[in-house]
Amino acid sequence: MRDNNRLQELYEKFQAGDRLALARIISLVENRSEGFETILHNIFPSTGRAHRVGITGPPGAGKSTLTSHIAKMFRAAGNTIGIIAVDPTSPFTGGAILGDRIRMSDIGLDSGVFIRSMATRGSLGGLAVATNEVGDVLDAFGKNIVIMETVGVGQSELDIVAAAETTIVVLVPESGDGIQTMKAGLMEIADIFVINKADREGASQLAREVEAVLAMRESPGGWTIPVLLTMAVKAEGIKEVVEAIERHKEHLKSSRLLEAKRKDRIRKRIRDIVNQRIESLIWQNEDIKRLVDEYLADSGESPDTPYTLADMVIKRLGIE
Ligand SMILES: Nc1nc2c(ncn2[C@@H]2O[C@H](COP(=O)(O)OP(=O)(O)OP(=O)(O)O)[C@@H](O)[C@H]2O)c(=O)[nH]1
Ligand SMILES: [Mg+2]
Repeated sequence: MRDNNRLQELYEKFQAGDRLALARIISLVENRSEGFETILHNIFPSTGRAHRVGITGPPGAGKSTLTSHIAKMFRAAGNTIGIIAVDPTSPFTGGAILGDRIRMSDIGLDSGVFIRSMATRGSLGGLAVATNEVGDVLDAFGKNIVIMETVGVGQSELDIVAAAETTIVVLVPESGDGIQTMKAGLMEIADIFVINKADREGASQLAREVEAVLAMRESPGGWTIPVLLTMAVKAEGIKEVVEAIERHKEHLKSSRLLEAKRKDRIRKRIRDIVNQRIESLIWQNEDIKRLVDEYLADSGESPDTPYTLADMVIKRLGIE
């Protein structure tokens, strides 16, 4: 009961725009602490207003540098921003931030910008769920742009940004063979390509390669994927990226794809919640634990195998 009161109090502070309450609710969700689902349930009706932007690409491509400049420009246009940096190898907060302390501390001090780093804990699949839920929290708090930065190396990390409405794939000349990157699944999720480190040799060549690959594919839903060159450290080319995000948002709206994307995300969310609940229902069930223990204690006489055991477990659940 006392816990319920505490949650209620926290929720009320959150509703009133308290940043500390926002930070605490994000921790609650990230750590799957008791009551996190109640909070997510309560805030859900206030979600769906933020535009979610995913930024991914190889380690060190300049994603955070780019993110901070994009955030700054959106902020200057009167937006409020939430940033989630998932498991960054070069950290967003503390120490040498983005290789540009002054600029980033500007952003960090601005009360209209909220930055949060999330570490990879447990399974990456779980991280994708938690990241999107933290996106909901920022959305419900009233941030109208939510940027999610993740290193694009594995499918699960790609899942994180794929849940965004606009996904930006950042490539750099030194990431080597451009076509190689295409194979890693980045091609499929990009709404906008950014070739960063335009000061380095091979940047325009890479842009041409990406454009050539894109030209061979049909543009999804009538959207022409732009390939933009930036020099994030010098804040060059940022305006074009922000404009492309705005254009993509308008495109999604006018083609009704925005609605479809949101529905897809909710459908996936329901599945994820059910999967998580079923998993804990099964493995915390005493009957099922005993069933498995008994099978393992058997000295090899039993005709059962892990497959027949799985059948039995499912039967116990009574959903088949
Ligand atoms: N030469 C050059 N360096 C850049 C540019 N943009 C970013 N960098 C540098 O690249 C390094 C990595 O930048 P970050 O913004 O931390 O890159 P990131 O992609 O967020 O890195 P991780 O989150 O660790 O994967 C930093 O030293 C930046 O200063 C650019 O346009 N040109
Ligand atoms: Mg980073």
